[in-house]
Amino acid sequence: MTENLTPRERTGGGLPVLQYWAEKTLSPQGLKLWQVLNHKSACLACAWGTGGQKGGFRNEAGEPLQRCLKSVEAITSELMPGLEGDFFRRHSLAELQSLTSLECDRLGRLSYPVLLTEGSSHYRRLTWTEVYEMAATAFSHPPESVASYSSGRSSNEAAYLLQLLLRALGSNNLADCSDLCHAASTVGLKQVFGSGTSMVSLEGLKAADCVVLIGSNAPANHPRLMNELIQLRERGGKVIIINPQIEAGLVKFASPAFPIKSLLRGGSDISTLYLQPIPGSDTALLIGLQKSLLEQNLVDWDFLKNHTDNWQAVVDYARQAHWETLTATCGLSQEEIEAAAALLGHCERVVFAWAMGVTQQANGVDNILSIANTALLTGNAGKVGAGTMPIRGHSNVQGFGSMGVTTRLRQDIAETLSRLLGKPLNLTGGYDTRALMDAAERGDVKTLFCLGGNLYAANPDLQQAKRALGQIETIFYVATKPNLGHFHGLGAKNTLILPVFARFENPHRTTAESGNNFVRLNESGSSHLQAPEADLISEVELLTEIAVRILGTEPVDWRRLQDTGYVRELIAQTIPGYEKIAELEQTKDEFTISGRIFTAPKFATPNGKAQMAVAPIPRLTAPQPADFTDQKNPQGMTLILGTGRSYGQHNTVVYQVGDKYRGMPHRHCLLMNPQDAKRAGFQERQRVTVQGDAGKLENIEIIFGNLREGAGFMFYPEANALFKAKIDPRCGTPAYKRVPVWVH
Ligand SMILES: Nc1nc2c(c(=O)[nH]1)N[C@H]1C(S)=C(S)[C@@H](COP(=O)(O)OP(=O)(O)OC[C@H]3O[C@@H](n4cnc5c(=O)[nH]c(N)nc54)[C@H](O)[C@@H]3O)O[C@H]1N2
Ligand SMILES: Nc1nc2c(c(=O)[nH]1)N[C@H]1C(S)=C(S)[C@@H](COP(=O)(O)OP(=O)(O)OC[C@H]3O[C@@H](n4cnc5c(=O)[nH]c(N)nc54)[C@H](O)[C@@H]3O)O[C@H]1N2
Ligand code: SF4
Ligand SMILES: [Mo]
Repeated sequence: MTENLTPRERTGGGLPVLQYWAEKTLSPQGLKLWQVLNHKSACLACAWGTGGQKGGFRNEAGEPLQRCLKSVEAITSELMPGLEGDFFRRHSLAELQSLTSLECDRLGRLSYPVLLTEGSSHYRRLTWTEVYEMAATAFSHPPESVASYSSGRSSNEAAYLLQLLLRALGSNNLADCSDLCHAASTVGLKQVFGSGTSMVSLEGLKAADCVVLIGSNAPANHPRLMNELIQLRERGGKVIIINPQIEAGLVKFASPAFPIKSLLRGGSDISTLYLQPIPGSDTALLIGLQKSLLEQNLVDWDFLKNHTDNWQAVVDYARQAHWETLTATCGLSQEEIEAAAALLGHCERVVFAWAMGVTQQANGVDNILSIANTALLTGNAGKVGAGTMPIRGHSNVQGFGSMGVTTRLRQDIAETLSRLLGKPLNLTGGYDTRALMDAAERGDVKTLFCLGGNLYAANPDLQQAKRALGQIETIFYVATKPNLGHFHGLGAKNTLILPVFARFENPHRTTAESGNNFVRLNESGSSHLQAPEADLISEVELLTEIAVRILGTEPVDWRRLQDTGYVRELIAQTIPGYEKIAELEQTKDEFTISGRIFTAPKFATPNGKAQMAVAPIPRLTAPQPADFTDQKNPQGMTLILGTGRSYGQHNTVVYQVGDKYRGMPHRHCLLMNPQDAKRAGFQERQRVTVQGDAGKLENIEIIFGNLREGAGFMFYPEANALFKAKIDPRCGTPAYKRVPVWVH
């Protein structure tokens, strides 16, 4: 399927990346950039995890050259000058609302607290004392109407304090960006293995002889994971890709860690086999793989009998599923599925890795269950070099979950925290991100504290997001950079933007957890933003100062918690697996969290066995013109839209407008299959309107891409104006990857 690619499309990484590196590191900021790159702290950008005590450029195995362009971009953005003292006097809200995501980010660093009150045209500067007074009032509302949202950039220490504060107040409304991201993985994996994170360490991945990579664009979003795939191919291993879209870098990838190969061969081969299913159909494809494994006698029966429960039901379901149903649902032929089953079934140690292509679906949890079932049928769990590996998003998003920032708190942590707080925790209800938006729209939320992120632009249906946030009395946005949410996601009475230090600037040490369950220690640092113009504080100081105002020394000494060493002591006492964090500052011994990496088939379930569960074949209905138009002969076509990111953006923050790898020159493009376009009478570069169930976007440029027929792709956050997204009720995650639209 990859033969009709242009050379540009055939290779990810490579020249554009090197050009960017050169531009940035040789710029006037270059020196500071190099200092930060070498600072002993975890990379700001993704959760693959690079940096820390082993040095800025090293991964946990100590291997060099593990920093990627995204890391440079993220740091460069934080090194921008601060907003000038009169910035908000000179620029009205109306002006700020006309900015794009990229323009918001380019304004510079937030450097002093500001407030916008109901009806006023400008944000105005505040003192921290005024901020704390407002917080004391806002947090005194009944706990059910107080909520937080967080994004995974902040430290474990800040995350721990955030949930401790909310729980001390009696609120379980701890929404987090992971609700929009890997919640399906956490829920599905916990159900099967009793542990919601990756069971594979970096070391384990290095021992695999096959990786099945599902719904991930790792070349753009987790670039240094590609080094592992390159090395796997070099040692004769196989890579099976499952993705409706051919992503250039998943076919061939040029990594700066392997400069000779990049130069001489134009990159390293990645995919052994590339399967392009219909979007949202992965469970059908995975059941097809299971059926074929059974038919080809490639099932590890001893493993199933000894180490799993409920395997018979899963086996029966796959056996009884009809090939016609499976192939019609996923759009792949029986032969293609059989080839993939043979390939992985003959490997000894298979890692199943995945990202948003399978979690952001209306049946996200089923996708995870069926991945786990496939791994278990082949005995690929609980041994070195094999297992299930969600590829996590933000650099410390997994740490937030570990620290208890979740509405679905683990029972054992609930007990330790309730002992610490000296009272039973409120674990009922609790708004996850989508529930928070709905509750806000109903008027049930009075106070919202956002520790990072961009709640407004990250949600589907931007109109609803604006309406919902507009019902909340007071919103606190704690951030390093201005973003769309600060100007569009305004509270009813008060909106505050509170500037904080970035990870490498904090006056104290902090920690972060990678997707591989590795805990890194971030050294303290300093900021280029200095008083008197700038007036920033750390997230830890902010949270504890607020807590002191409301709770004093009850039930913990909040001010003493400004010492992050003391926070780590409490983490060690209350978070299972994190015991070693208490001594981390002294030992500098960064560690893998215990109880999560399974190298023997004994899992974290009550009886130690994996709990298999049938995931039903999804019933997908293709969108129909009648869903969007009542005309008899409408001119146009329906598509299933996947929304996602380019390598030049980090979530809602756009750093570069174009996407060279996909040939999309700007943000307002619709990537689609040329055959689809031809049938509908569209030309490449034609401008069209894309209509969803929540809104439309006009003047969108058609770009031909390598997607399977019927599928389209657009960038988020812009595309969030279009649709209302179904959610998987088990995890609350929106189906951002299967959005029915009408193109005309
Ligand atoms: N450069 C960059 N890096 C990032 C981020 C960023 O925004 N920019 N964000 C970070 C965060 S928070 C996250 S969560 C990760 C996201 O990392 P990814 O999950 O890799 O990113 P996405 O662009 O959301 O989409 C992943 C892939 O899913 C595929 N896909 C769509 N629908 C389906 C489907 O039905 N089935 C399958 N199998 N595949 C499908 C798409 O074609 C795409 O290649 O990246 C992190 N790293
Ligand atoms: N349509 C569509 N929508 C999606 C997705 C999709 O694929 N498609 N993906 C979803 C996913 S996977 C995710 S994770 C969410 C992302 O949603 P969020 O995590 O809410 O959004 P980000 O854009 O990552 O937030 C960026 C902001 O974080 C702030 N920030 C950066 N560093 C720090 C720090 O150290 N401390 C503090 N306090 N603030 C900081 C900056 O102000 C920056 O502007 O979006 C989701 N929305
Ligand atoms: S792969 Fe992720 S963690 Fe590693 S340098 Fe790049 S952005 Fe940072
Ligand atoms: Mo994410």
